Amino acid sequence: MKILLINPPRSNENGIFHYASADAKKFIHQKLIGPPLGLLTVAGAVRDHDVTVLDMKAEYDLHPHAPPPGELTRQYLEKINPDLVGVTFIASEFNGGAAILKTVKTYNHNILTIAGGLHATLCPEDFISTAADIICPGESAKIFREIVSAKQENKDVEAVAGILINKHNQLVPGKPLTTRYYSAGQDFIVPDRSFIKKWIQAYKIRGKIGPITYIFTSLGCPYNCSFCSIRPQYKGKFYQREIKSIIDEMQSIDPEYNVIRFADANTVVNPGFIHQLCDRILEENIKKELVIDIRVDTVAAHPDLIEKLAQCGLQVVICGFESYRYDELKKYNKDTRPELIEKAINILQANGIKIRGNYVIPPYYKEDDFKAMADYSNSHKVVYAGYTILTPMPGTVYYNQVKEQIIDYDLNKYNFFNSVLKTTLPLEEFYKNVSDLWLIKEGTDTI
Ligand code: B12
Repeated sequence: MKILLINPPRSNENGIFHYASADAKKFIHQKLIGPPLGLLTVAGAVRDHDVTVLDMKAEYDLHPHAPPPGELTRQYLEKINPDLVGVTFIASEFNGGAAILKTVKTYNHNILTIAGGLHATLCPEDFISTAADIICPGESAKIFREIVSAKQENKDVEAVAGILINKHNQLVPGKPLTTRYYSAGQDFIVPDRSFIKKWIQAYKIRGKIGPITYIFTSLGCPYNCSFCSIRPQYKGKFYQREIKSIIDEMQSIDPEYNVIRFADANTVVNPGFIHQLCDRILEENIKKELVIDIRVDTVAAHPDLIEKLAQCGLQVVICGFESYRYDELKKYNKDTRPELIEKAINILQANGIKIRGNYVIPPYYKEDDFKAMADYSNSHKVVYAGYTILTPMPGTVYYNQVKEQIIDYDLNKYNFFNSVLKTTLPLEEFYKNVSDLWLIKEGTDTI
């Protein structure tokens, strides 16, 4: 079977950037891209077929003069003439992905179109209005393989278990899944990075750090942050991969990738596990720069682990600071305390680890809140600081809490750079205030 898998372009809706001063614009990332790990996992599941991956982020987003997505899709369709096209979705890329599916169907109605990924998992009903024939929610790489096999053998693809069939303006559930797939365990599929080799140099942060690739060491998250999509995506479950499997994957990676990001919600959930993983990285003498996501309370509680991670090559941590205010952290159900931000900064800096600290700015912030935020951030500077907007991502607890107050349903704006709720300040002023915060960081380096 000829299969085309597409990573849609990023949404370029960015209210913060739009209203930013020239100085602040330098720090607000617009084109941060990285390899599409989910799609590469799907590609890995069907690698015995004739697979092509089109990463529009590498091919189009980084090249302003590249043909637009519709044209690029048509070029690939003409070249490949695929039997199936699969597209991966997050909320802000829904419209871009849906447009790609429409182009595919207009080109040739017989191509089977399949939607998967986070947004297909959390909001499958959104796809009723699209040209997707089949929606694959959840960890569906093996389900995708079943669909491909059914099509190849001229069997009824609609008989594949675990899918949703999009027909007659409704989603018809296929047969229920009788087996549960353990994507972090026995059903793990090695993401096939060979399909994106031609873009390897594109996977650099600001053209400097990298090439970077991603490995997940776990799936899901045991925490309950109300704004986060990961908890509903994995129904509150947390799955840890086996150490051997992670080490094997690290060793199999093309040496050209000098940076590995562990693409977990939180890499350190079980500190004992990460201690063991570090021991194995050191034993195997794996030399990569590492980037991980970690909570401030975890850093504060485990300085010894941070030291060990630094020995293993940890260079950058991404920390969701979210807020320095107790009441806000409580509202977000973050389950941590503001004073731990300072403690974590000190521990990480003592180990030479750069911090990407991210605050979320709620829509009710007024001038005095922005001033207080700026004062705090100025006295707790980190190398890379991000100030994004609290956004009710569809499918989250926060979405349900505020859905009546949403004033903007354009999914292009659901990327944390826009306010979709009414702001207390006039919108322009709100964005201007948020963008000014991006100037508060150590030095001039960006990520
Ligand atoms: C790595 C990552 C990135 C990378 C690149 C991602 C990419 N695909 O291009 C970078 C750092 C560039 C990035 C950027 C952004 N990201 Co991001 N990112 C992640 C992260 C950390 C890991 C995703 C991942 O690889 N998971 C592991 C893979 C294996 O899982 P998966 O993708 O879900 O795929 C599986 C299934 O869904 C399914 N599947 C997936 N696709 C398909 C397709 C088909 C056809 C089928 C059948 C199945 C299928 O099969 C896979 C295997 O089981 C998640 C948080 C997290 N820990 O999950 C956030 C996350 C996905 N990102 C998020 C956001 C918002 C963004 C940004 C908009 C942030 C910003 N403001 O700039 C940008 C936009 C995207 C972009 N590329 O620019 C949100 C999405 C929220 C939402 N509801 O939409 C998340 C969930 C973070 C969060 N906690 O809120 N991101």
